[in-house]
Amino acid sequence: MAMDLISKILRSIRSIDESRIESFLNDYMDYLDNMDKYISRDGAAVYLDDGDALVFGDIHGDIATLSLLLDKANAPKLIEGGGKLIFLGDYIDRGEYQIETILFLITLQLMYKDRVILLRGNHEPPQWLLPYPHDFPIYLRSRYPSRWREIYKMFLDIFDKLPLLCLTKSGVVMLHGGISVKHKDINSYKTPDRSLITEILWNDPMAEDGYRPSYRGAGYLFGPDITTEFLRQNDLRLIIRGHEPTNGYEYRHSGRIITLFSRTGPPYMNRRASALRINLYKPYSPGDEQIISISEDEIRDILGPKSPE
Ligand SMILES: [Mn+2]
Repeated sequence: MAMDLISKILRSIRSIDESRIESFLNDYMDYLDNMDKYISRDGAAVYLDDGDALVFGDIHGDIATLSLLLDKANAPKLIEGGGKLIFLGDYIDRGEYQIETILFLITLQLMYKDRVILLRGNHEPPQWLLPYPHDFPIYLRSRYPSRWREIYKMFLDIFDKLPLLCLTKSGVVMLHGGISVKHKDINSYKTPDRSLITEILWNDPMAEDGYRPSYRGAGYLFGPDITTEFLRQNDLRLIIRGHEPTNGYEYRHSGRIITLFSRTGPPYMNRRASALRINLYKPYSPGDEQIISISEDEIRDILGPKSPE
């Protein structure tokens, strides 16, 4: 049964208490330091060249929707058959089960070291650019009262080690926020400076050509002309990103960008959470992707009403 893998991980993370969390995080840091043994990685970039992948956008502590969406998308079957799972960042902050969400995803990656990729979102922040709200340390203090400061520091070190983008043989770039308006060559993304890290984590597409500083207070809004030129210059075909609340998924810039949002509930009020299935080898053409969605009604039928956050 597909739910077996998900249930198994949900049970295993219950035992990660104050006596176990630091060794668990140390194991994960060791994995990130040696990730290139398992996955082709060069600096901040991960390279994927075959099979199918399921891609997920922002989760923000909504482990219920994540579990149901993984199940509906047949993620356990895909991964056991050698397929990949790619998460676009923003695992923590906002949602009630944010510690469970990040521990779940780390456990999944440690079980399938060559098939799960956790990218960094702006809510897995550098210390020099904290988002708001950033309530993760408050949750840590409640769960791990005596050593939450040390544990938070370990998480910040982990976030600094997460890759920022995936590049596929099929010509897809996946990242949390958006492409840069200043750095035109995708090769520069492998060793990004602070300004490029900020753009990757915070940028959003806009309808008008050109670019301007983002209303978010960090990063830029970039227009369709920048997207078209970036894809052409770097011989790429599609950008998949998260970061913006949408009703599950949204096509932007004439289908050259897909935004994914994989959580439901307050404060965004989207009625649907989505993931995307895509081949990593065959050159991408519009329509090759498959969107898998779960609606709030389906979630309520399975779980009952959600508690307010
Ligand atoms: Mn974000």
